[in-house]
Parts: sequence; structure tokens; C-alpha cells
Amino acid sequence: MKYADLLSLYELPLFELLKQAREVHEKHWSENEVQLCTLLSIKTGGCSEDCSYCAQSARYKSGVDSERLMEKCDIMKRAEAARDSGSTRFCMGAAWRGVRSGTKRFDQVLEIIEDVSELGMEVCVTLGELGPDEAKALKDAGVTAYNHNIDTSPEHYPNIVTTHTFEDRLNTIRNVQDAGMSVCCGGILGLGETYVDRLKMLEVVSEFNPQPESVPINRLMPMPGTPLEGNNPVDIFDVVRMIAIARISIPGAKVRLSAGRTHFTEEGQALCFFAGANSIFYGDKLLTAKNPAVEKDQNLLSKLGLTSQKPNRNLEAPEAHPEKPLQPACSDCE
Ligand code: SAM
Ligand code: DTB
Ligand code: SF4
Repeated sequence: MKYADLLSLYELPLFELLKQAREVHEKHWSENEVQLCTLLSIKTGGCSEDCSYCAQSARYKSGVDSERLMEKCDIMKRAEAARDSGSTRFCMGAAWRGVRSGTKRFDQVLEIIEDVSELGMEVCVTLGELGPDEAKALKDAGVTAYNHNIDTSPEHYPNIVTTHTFEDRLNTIRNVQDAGMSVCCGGILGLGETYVDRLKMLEVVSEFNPQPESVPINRLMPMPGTPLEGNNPVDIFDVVRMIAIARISIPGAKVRLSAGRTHFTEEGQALCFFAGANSIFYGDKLLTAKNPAVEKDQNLLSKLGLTSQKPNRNLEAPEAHPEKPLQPACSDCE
């Protein structure tokens, strides 16, 4: 959806926007279901990149130590526990700039994915930058979806990260699509961006062809020691507004209410679900930051009459729109 149309949605009175988002939501997601995803940091800290929101960058004194890649058997135990607690998607994150075929650590990750994918959950990974070969190898190993966020608008991105570019992010997303994996791509609210940046971020994500299978909306969790530790929290109504606009502009995607829920009230979260959020991270830890306890989330979902979505291991990457051009891999290709 183009910026002008997103802006028209943004300018609506909140209840009118919610009404429109709800209509789209009911048409595409009539089941009152929420997907429960468990996140596990399989390689924490020590990252070469300088993303100014991230506690895992080696450049900041955030108190997050650099750890080695977790052992496969430990990951399997966590994946089995996630499945047993009702999660239908298991997302593994690594604090790397990216991965390269032919390296020991990439081979180890492929082995881990092969085993996790036997458990019957959707498998999502977020490992940073990928080339075409790496993307294909991940798909063959059993990855359902690859998470790679653009995080903010192309214009604001260089204010947040300097060690890689917005175009680098788009190239990886193109490689993921070409390999036939689903794309999970969203961003963070609270990076000092304007509402224009937020809408431009949604313009880029909603104009992907095919559109992403899932769209995480994170509210910045200000991490001590990072450059953004003192940022003001984004108002919950602004979060709700972005979820509603994401729902309308990317109707078939799971919109994931991601980082930041520990600071939201139950009423705030209920409004996010009403606006079109239909997926959450489930389990008391995100990568390094806190997430609500499982019992608390179960209680909230039950109070709202929401149930958990079944896994869809045969999930196909969304089809590209035949009459629209594929988005260019980077601006050099336009
Ligand atoms: N290194 C990989 C990458 O950059 O894509 C994967 C891990 S990275 C931590 C995954 C995503 O987590 C980021 O793109 C960002 O959207 C989100 N994230 C990281 N730190 C956050 C924070 N403090 N608050 C909210 N979201 C955060
Ligand atoms: C996403 O968009 N949010 C998740 C997941 N993808 C990998 C990560 C949130 C990280 C929050 C900060 C932390 O735990 O360090
Ligand atoms: Fe590294 Fe990813 Fe954190 Fe950036 S967001 S510092 S690439 S782990």
C-alpha cells in the first residue's frame, strides 16, 4: 500500500480506523485465534553490528555477555518444552551479522534446524544477512519462515544502524523469498522516528511481493547501556494504530505483537488484538529481555475468549502477485 493511502488511514479517528481494521481482520482471520511462538536465543551477545536498540551488540556495555552457539541437545529440550506448552512456532535467534555457507557454525545451525523441524512446529530463524545459497540451504533444512526486520523507514535507518544498510536488509529478504521461505518482517516503534517513518516502514513491508507471512511489531524495550536506553515509550494508542494499519495493508499476514508486552496493560493488549494482532511471543523471555509469564498470557487469552492457533507445517510462502513487479533486491537494481 502506498504512503498516501497509509496516511489516510493514519489520519482517521481511532475508532473509525479500528472499525475498518476489524472488518479486514474478520474477513481474513475469522477464528478468534492467536498464534503462540516461542523464542530462543541460540547464540547470544557479542554481535559485530551497532544497531542502537540492541543489547547484543558488542559495542555497548549492556551487561549481556557473548556466549557460544548453544548445544543442539539443549536447544532440542527447549523446543520440546515449547511444543508441550502449546507453542506452534519455534523461533531461534542468533546475534550475528549473518551466516556463510561452508562455515562450521552454519553447518551446526542446519543440523539444529533439521532436528527441530521434526517436532511438528513451524520453524523460524533469524540469523542476520543471507545470500542465495544460505537461504536455499535453510529452506532445505526445514525452515518455514525467516525473520529479518527492516525496523524503521529507509530514511531513519542510518540513524539507528551504521554497520549495514537498509538495502542489505532488502537483499536478504529477496534471497529468502527466492528460496521459497516465508518472510517475517516488521519493525520497532520507539527508535526516535516520526509517524512518517512508521508509515514509510509499513509502505516498504506492505509493498513486498509477495507480502510477508508475518509482521512483528515491537515496541522498543530500552536496554541499559545502548544509545537508545533513554528513549520515551511509545504511547499504546500509537501501537494500536500501527497494528490496525498493518492489518489493513497486509491482510493475510500474522501481525505479531512482539517486544514490549511486559509494559502493556491487559486492556492495551486487548485493544491490540482487536485491531488485528494475532500472534505473540509466548514464554517469559524474548532474546535477552523479559516477556510475560505463560500463566499470565493464558489467563489473558482465556479472559478474551481467544484460543491458540494450530501449527501449519505445510505453510507455503505467500504467492507473488502476478501483475505487480517483484520488489527490487536493492536500490541499485531499480
Ligand atoms: N541479528 C539478527 C538481526 O539483526 O536480524 C537477529 C536478531 S535481532 C535481535 C531481531 C530483531 O529483534 C531486531 O530486528 C529488532 O526488530 C528486535 N529487537 C532487538 N532489540 C530490541 C529491543 N531492545 N526492543 C525491541 N525490539 C528489539
Ligand atoms: C522480532 O521482531 N522480535 C523478536 C524476534 N523478532 C527475534 C526479538 C525481540 C527482542 C527484544 C529484545 C531482547 O530480547 O533482547
Ligand atoms: Fe546484531 Fe541483530 Fe542485535 Fe543488530 S539487531 S546488533 S545484527 S543481534
